[in-house]
Amino acid sequence: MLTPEILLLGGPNSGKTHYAGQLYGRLRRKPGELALRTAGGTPADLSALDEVLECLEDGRAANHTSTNTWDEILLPLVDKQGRNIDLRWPDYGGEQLNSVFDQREIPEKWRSRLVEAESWMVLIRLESETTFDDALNTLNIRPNSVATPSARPNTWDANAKWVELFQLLLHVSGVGYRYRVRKPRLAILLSCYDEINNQENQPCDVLDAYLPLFSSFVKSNWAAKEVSIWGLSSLGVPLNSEDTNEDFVDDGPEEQGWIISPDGKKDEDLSKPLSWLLGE
Ligand SMILES: Nc1nc2c(ncn2[C@@H]2O[C@H](COP(=O)(O)OP(=O)(O)O)[C@@H](O)[C@H]2O)c(=O)[nH]1
Ligand SMILES: [Mg+2]
Repeated sequence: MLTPEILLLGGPNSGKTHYAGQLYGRLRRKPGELALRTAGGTPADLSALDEVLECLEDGRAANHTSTNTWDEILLPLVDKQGRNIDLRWPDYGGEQLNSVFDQREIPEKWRSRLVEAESWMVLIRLESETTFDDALNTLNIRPNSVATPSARPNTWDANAKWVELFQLLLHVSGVGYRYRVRKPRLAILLSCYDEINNQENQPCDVLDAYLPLFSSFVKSNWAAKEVSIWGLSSLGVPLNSEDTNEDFVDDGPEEQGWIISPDGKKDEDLSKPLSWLLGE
């Protein structure tokens, strides 16, 4: 039995809950690299995921996970080689990640989780990340312009935010990066990928275009074999909680959503990034 420790990282509204729900639907009804293990043992309590899936079957989005609801679900999985895997899938409001960043404090539960984690799965919704134009570019366009007080909002540029957050988390994990990082293995999932304009590019190029500083931080600090960047669209389209999407109702949520593999290929098997993280 493998009991891998995966840390799921993603801010509020990055798509964690819908990914978990859609992954669960796939595992149950349309297995790919990974499937749900049904025989033997005590049936796992998957009611939280059932609830998400029920909303999607009605063609509606699920509700926001409040900070304290469900913290961990045990997914009993089996892979193509017949290996049994018990995956503890954490879900949380996502606000916690922001407060780690804002308050520079890591709750005890997170600390032990960070130390034990063999891999990190990070969800980043690029279209919701705030970045600021490079001030040097402005100087090039208008060489004689006079500096005016900037009206920038009081938030971090997402590049700096993610680099800082990664540095914090690596520090608490006890991982140095004088040498390239091999553990934790890292999968970056660019979530809600249907919102992105240049979907035909490879996900690593898309990350590069949106968050160049963070992208180069990852590339220069991780061993190339231990990091991969994916596009993830769990739903394929935007949903809301009032209107009904008929495709979800007629064909089932398991027919919706896709990923883009690191090599740029579209695939409907949403378990692939997970399977890559769990691989040799
Ligand atoms: N367009 C689009 N919207 C999505 C997708 N996945 C989730 N969403 C929406 O993004 C919002 C946040 O998703 P949720 O899974 O609750 O994020 P969480 O806070 O990280 O758990 C919800 O309004 C979802 O309907 C997707 O693949 N595409
Ligand atoms: Mg959630």
